[in-house]
Amino acid sequence: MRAYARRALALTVTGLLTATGVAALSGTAHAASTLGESASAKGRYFGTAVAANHLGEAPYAATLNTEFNSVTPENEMKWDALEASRGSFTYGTADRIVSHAQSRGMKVRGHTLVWHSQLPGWVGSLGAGDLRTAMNNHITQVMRHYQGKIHSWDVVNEAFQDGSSGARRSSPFQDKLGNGFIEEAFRTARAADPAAKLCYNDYNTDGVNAKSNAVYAMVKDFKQRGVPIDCVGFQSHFNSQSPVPADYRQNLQRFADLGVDVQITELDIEGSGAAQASSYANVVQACLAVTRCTGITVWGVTDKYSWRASGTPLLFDGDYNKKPAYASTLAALGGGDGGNGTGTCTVSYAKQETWGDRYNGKVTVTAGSSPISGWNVRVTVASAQRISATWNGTPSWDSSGKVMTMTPSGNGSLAAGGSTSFGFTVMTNGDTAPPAISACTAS
Ligand code: 9MR
Repeated sequence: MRAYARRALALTVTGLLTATGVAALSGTAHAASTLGESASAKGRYFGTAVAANHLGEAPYAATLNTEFNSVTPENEMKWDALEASRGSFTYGTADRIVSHAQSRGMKVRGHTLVWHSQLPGWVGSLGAGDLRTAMNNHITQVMRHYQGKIHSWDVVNEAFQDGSSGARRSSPFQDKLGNGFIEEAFRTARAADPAAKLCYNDYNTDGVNAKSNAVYAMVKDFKQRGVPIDCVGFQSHFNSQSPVPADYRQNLQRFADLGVDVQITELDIEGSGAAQASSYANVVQACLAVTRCTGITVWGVTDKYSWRASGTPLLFDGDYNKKPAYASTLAALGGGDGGNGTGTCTVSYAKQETWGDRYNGKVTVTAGSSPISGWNVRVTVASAQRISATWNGTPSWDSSGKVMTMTPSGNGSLAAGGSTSFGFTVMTNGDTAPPAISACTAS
């Protein structure tokens, strides 16, 4: 983590990057703040879902370690992962995530104890009495194993139906134990680890609707009758069919007013550019506006490993470049350039066509969370090389002819999160090295 931070700092100071394929640099002068640090300054955590099998990938771990201060195992704490056969518990993979987090001071969300999905077949074939015993044993064993290491547990996940019925979803638990299984699971969980926050977690409950009304009625009833519940998780998987609801903040607030914490537990928003950036900012602002909204977890580090990878719903692209949504999220958390309103931009470089004697390069300039009115980027080529053509920009040159400063052609305004690209041809003269691209300077 420290090595990565030092490297990022060095790049910012020198302002020069030897481009290897695709790279991104921030033009902001105070790049110290991260999602986790910024959220922490607001009394919240900022987490991500993590898959144990990616922890060995250096940029994955570096991004995780630098930016996030809470993790949720994406699949490793589900019933099928922990108790695939009855009474035989396998904690190794989940433990790797927990120790990775603990050794770096990150919190851990537990996900999830009782859920109809990723449930081994043996559970569904039990009779009611046995199922009750197995459910309570699973909760007790798993929570005791992780006692003191998990800040919040999703005790019951997705127990309500979609649509207007407000009914409970059919599952082995619902069908054999009836509505009371949820209450029983929470009571068992409180006894197993009295210090962990106990959450009910669901999707399509992010705005005020029939499903969230049904969850609301259950939580209200639990609070009135003293059934132990501490928090409600709002998964917040958004896309064009299911955008961030206009009454998102209001919905979080009405749950908080029942006397529970609220958490955004699986946030991802399909899209790109400014539209995605602005939706992420809306979600962060809604959480910050609700005192009892204690943290936000995004459902993955990088688009390439998202469960909805084709919808590019996360904050880092497949090469771990920060997306416009990263900048808007950081800004909404009060970090980065959000504190002073100064516009910033980032650049990324990609090699294009190549021929025997030359190649084309493309630089994409993306505004941060504020609009900018202009920008400049320096492109430096190796001493044998020469830039023979450029497009979509206005170049100027230093005396060596190797350093090109590119500024916009015409109006250089970019909206928050907006981007533009320029291109150039490099005559290699035998040296095929990629160019060095500076940080982007916004004006
Ligand atoms: O992201 C998880 C994916 O890797 C699994 O294949 C999938 C299996 O059900 O579960 C995904 O995570 C889900 C989470 O556990 C509960 N809410 C919905 C999430 C996305 O499907």
